[in-house]
Amino acid sequence: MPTVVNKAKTNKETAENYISQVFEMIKKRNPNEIEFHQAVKEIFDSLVPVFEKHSTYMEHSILERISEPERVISFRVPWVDDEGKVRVNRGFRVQFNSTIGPYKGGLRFHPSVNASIIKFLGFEQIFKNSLTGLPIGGGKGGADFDPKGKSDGEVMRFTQSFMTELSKHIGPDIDVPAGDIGVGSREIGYMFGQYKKVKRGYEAGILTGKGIGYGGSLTRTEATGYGTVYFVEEMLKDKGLSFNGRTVVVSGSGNVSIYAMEKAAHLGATVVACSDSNGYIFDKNGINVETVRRLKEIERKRISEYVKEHPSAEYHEGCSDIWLTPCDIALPCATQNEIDEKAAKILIANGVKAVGEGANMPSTLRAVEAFQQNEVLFGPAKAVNAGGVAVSALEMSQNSMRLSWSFEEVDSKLKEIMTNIYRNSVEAADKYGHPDNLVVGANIAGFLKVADAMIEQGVI
Ligand code: NDP
Ligand code: 2IT
Repeated sequence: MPTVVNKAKTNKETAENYISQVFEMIKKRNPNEIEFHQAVKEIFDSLVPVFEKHSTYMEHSILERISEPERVISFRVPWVDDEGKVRVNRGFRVQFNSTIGPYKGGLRFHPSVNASIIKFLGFEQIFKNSLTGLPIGGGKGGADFDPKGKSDGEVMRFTQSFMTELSKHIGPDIDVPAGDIGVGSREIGYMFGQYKKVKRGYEAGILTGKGIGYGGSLTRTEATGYGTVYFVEEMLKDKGLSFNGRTVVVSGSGNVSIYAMEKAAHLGATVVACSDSNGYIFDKNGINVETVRRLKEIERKRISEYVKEHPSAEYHEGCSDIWLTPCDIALPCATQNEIDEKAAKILIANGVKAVGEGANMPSTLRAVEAFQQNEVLFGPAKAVNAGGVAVSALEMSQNSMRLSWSFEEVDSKLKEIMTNIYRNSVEAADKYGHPDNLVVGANIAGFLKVADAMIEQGVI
């Protein structure tokens, strides 16, 4: 049957040609945006089997459209520091895709924030939000503001100035921001207050991650970390494994990390290491998560302080060396590209069995390749950390209904959503000829829903 073989090859070549042409165009149009290129490459490579089977997405120029944000907003954020000096930061909101719902995604305050970082996060958010099964489009924003070492007053004045401008572009049915690195309940509170001040009326659904007293959802604080562990639990279960009795390393010590550690410990694992951007702590008897939570969430101190209260633990300067710690399960929950190929190979040599990405794009493309080639169970960020935005969407539902659900109710919905994301990713990977490859499965499952809706809605 030589003709059939040739045709299949031709379809694959046509798909690969189309994808590489669009990718080259994206690199040219967005020079120097390396993180954005990286996120696009990962998704595009996964989509070859889809384009091979269905030429319709090519005919509708879906890749050209989906990779170009609907809108990019960049603005000046002036504020006055405690010495009375006027300071200026740059704010962003990328409204990437509103095909299946209002733009939805977090805000990051970190000195490394630039257009590339916000675009990579916004692009990933499209597919992640689609995977949740809830009606939310993709967006992301933030500023190159560094909250570290700033007083409460400085954070408030900066955040109010940021929201004064952002408020012109968002709304409960337009674009609903939430937290991310450097943006937690304190910042969301200040932003909610400022939005209310500059707008008429009380719009509870303008932000998610709000305080429980004014429209926040129970479980939102825990959602990303818990969801990460629920997803990895499914991955392990399929191979007859579990968290019970396993050694776990979780990077970071922020919102995602703290609740991933808490849930992993609940399930019987021993979490032996966590970090911040200065260094990491190792405690062979298991990290005391409550101490980490108090030090980082309430006292805003460095992770090095932990060893003062727990002398049996060790502190090591330098955050990337956390991956030298032998473990069964690794949960990178700090930031992008924190696991490179070298770190991945060390984890593999030390016998890691599963990696679940709680952070966004924490593994480089080569690190992912290394995990997959060595049969490490690998859960990609878009699927693994989708629990945070999923509970954000549940917060929006509760706000619309003007009622609130119990912790148990939201937690059980979160668990169900994470299980569904896992199942849908497995099924898509199987259907498109890449069994066990959750990167391919999650990307395809997330893509198809948005791409089909884009076609149904015409050229928009
Ligand atoms: P937090 O600000 O609460 O915590 C971030 C943690 O990561 C801190 O411990 C921080 O250390 C560390 N960190 C930040 N930047 C670096 C860096 N360059 N190198 C090493 N460590 C670093 O943020 P979140 O926990 O909310 O976010 C963590 C990750 O999870 C991000 O990738 C985010 O995009 C992703 N995510 C977050 C969701 C959420 O709901 N919050 C949802 C889905 C994904 P330090 O204290 O020193 O700054
Ligand atoms: O990366 C993410 O998914 C988030 N930071 C959460 C976004 C949200 O809208 O809850």
